[in-house]
Amino acid sequence: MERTFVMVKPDGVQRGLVGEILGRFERKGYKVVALKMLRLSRALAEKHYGEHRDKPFFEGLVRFITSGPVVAAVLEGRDVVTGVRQMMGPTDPAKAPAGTIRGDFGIDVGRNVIHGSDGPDSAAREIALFFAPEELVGWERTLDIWIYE
Ligand code: D4T
Repeated sequence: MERTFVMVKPDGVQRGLVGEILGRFERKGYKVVALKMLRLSRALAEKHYGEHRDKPFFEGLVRFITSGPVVAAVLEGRDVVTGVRQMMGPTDPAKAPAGTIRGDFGIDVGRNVIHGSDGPDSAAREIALFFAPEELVGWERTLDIWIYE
């Protein structure tokens, strides 16, 4: 089983989309193994978006992501990294098909509602950045026999 990191961004929280978004992942069959609300410090935001440090949108991105609370979660499931990216849709909501989270709830690339790790390595890095080991809860889900053959 694989794990990934997702974060409902400040726009998603402000717009009351937390339940809708987490609900989609739950209904898909992914298991929540960590969950919290927090407001990112500038230091954490700069670390999280370190790869974009030299991009023109970096400053605006950091200001936006620190502007209000976010909801961070770790999801577990088979091929969950790719599956979550597919459910999110492309970075730019204008290019995101209907039925994806960004396609259904976003318009502007700077307000794209959700973040999800783009690969297993970034998932491991981001999970460690946002959660202490003891905040990750491994649990048995009896429903799994109805989700996995
Ligand atoms: P995140 O990291 O937020 O899940 O988005 P993606 O993984 O889908 O996309 P990304 O890393 O390329 O972009 C990070 C973040 O920057 C915002 N952004 C991006 C922006 O404000 N303007 C832009 O031109 C781009 C490319 C949106 C997501």
